[in-house]
Parts: sequence; C-alpha cells; structure tokens
Amino acid sequence: MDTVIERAGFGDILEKVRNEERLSIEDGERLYGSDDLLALGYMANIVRERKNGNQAFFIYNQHINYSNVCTNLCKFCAFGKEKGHEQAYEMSIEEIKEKVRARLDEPITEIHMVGGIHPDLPYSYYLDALRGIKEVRPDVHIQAFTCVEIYHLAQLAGKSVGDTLDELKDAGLGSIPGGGAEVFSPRIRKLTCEKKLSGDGWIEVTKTAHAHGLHTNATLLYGHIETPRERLEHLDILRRTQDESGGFLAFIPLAFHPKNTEMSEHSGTTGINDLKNVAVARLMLDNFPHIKAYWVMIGPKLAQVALSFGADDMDGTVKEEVITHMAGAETEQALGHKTLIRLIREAGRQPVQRDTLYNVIDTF
Ligand code: V47
Repeated sequence: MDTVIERAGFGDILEKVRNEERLSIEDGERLYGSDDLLALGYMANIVRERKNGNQAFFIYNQHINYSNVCTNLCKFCAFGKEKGHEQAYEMSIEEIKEKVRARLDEPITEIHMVGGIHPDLPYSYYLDALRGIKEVRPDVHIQAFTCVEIYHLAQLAGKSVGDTLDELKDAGLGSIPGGGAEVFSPRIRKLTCEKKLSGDGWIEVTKTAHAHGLHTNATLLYGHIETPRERLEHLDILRRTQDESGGFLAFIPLAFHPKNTEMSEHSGTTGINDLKNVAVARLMLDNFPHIKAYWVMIGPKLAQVALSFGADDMDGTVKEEVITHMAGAETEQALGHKTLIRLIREAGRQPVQRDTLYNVIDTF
C-alpha cells in the first residue's frame, strides 16, 4: 500500500497520520485535490481503526420534525416553509406524544427532534414538547434542537443561552444534534442562508452547551457552492473548538440534495465526492471520536463502503426522515436494524448497537 501512497504523493501525510500529527489546512487541500480515493481511504482507515477498532455503530432512533415553519428560508433547504404556506405544518404537543406512542413497541433509545425557526410558537411549547416525550417514553434520550434553534429559544425566553440550556435539560433535553452548521464561511452564509445564525454564533452556542454538560454533534453541508478551502476552514474551526471543550461526539458530512430548493440548478453529489468528504473529515478531525456516514443522504450502499473510508457509524433506523426527502432523497425513510446489521457485517465490521452517548447496548 505504501507504493500507492507514494504514487499519490502522500508520503509525508502518511508519516503524519502514523505519528498522530495534526494535518494542516494545506494538507487537507492536497487530499481534496487528489483523485486517488484508495490512498485517501487507506490513510483515513488508519485513524478510523485506531479510534474505533473494527466496530461500526448504529442506533435505534426515531426522527420527529415538530414543524417546518421557518423564518430563515435557507436557499439549500426544501423543508422550511413560510407561515401560511400550503405545506406548512406544526405538530401539537399531543401529536408529538402520539408519534412517540406509536413506536412504543420498538426498542428506540433516541428521539432526534428538530424543526424550523418558527415565528410564533412560544418558549413553553419547546419545554412541553420535551416533557411530553419523556412522559410517554421516560427512558428515551432526546437529542433535539440545533444550535440555531437553541439560540432562537434563548431569545424567546429572554434568557442567556446557558440558562435556557439548563431549563431545556431539566425538561428532558439530553444532547444537541449537529444541524445548522452548514458552512461557517461568511461568504457561503451570505449567499445561501443570510438570515441564519452566523458560524460564530453556532460555535458560541456549542461551547456554551459543552460548558453546561451537553454533548453535541457537528455537520458540514457540502456539494453546492463551497470551495474545498471553505470546507477545510470549517473543519479546522470544529477541531479547535473540540480542543477547548471536548464536547463533540460525532461529525456528519451532509451531502447537498438540490431538488425543490432555490439551488436546484446544482447537481447532487457523486459517490467519489461523498467518500472523499468522509475520508478528509476523518483525517482532519483528529480529536473527534466518531464520523458518521449518514445513509439517508448518501444511500445505504455507499454508507456501507464509507465504513472502510473513515466512518465508524451509520446513524440508525431513523424512521420517517423528512428534511432530505423533501429535497429529493431517493433513499428509504427508515431502515430496519436487521438491514443495518447486515450492511455492517458485509463490510467486514462488527455491528454495535449504541446509545446516543456511544455506550454499547448490544454487539452482533
Ligand atoms: O441543518 C438542509 C441539512 C440538516 C438540505 O447530529 C440539507 O447526528 C442536504 O443535521 N440537502 C439537518 N442537507 C440534518 C442533520 C442531521 C442529520 C442526521 C444526524 C444528525 C446528527 C444531524 O440537514 C440541516 C441542514 O444542514 N440540510 N437542507 C438539503 N437540501
């Protein structure tokens, strides 16, 4: 394999990877610039196996999108709708509880709940939603509200982000998902999501969450108008934040789906680009314990291959994914745990069912 690495011109980078030295943004640019996927994958796999051995994780989870009403209306998003739009919806607390009740016979350990930035749902709605879920399913871990929503909730509450997080925690919040990060670059935010909380704002909320004992995830929305440099600067900000707080659990590269968005002139991502983003993330984010290959966005088959290109987690059963499907995802809206186990096994990895915080629930 070392010949493959030499031929790709990555001898020095392999040396750094083996010595556990941090890669620079310039190293990252060389990685993105290469078409030698096997060389990238080989190096990413070294880090992947160093951190997670042969294990590949999945979770039994359920997604609930309480409302798609949104004042940000990001150009890359097909989910968010203006209030009054014919497809706009918001669930009552009873409807949210009913969603949870409907799956009580399944061994779900996590509920992933996010929504738009709603103009007039009161702060009490969000607390009641958390409490309502816990009432129906007391043991479930609720991973809810992106940092963008948390900032909005703090404004609604008229409280600091820290005090708001403490209240949300008391109501049942267990951790925070990685959405809303998009690309931190002010250029990209201006062109695609001008109204959204800034990259600096997203990082501030994240740091506060970590300081208040909440773990969070991080994402990068790639495959639209961002440059490789902008992706790498985004990754560098994430790893510097992780150096300080250590509160990130997983990074999830999100493949842009253009259908039904204001950026529908773009093509979807390709398999090579998807795998490159997994591998480069694994190599750059040397202090992140986990990299997820989110099967909803890149398809179960490529997510399976990604387990050899840096990823150690396939997310989970999901159940009723909406955000990517509104933007034209052709994957299923849910996967059975038996399918996840088979995909992982056939990739030569050991399937491990985890909880949200990566405690092992079962091995197969
Ligand atoms: O914040 C919006 C992105 C995110 C599109 O933390 C799009 O474990 C692709 O963050 N094409 C929501 N992506 C999903 C998300 C997530 C998913 C699974 C697991 C975790 C986790 C987080 O989806 C949004 C936005 O960044 N998004 N529109 C689109 N057209």
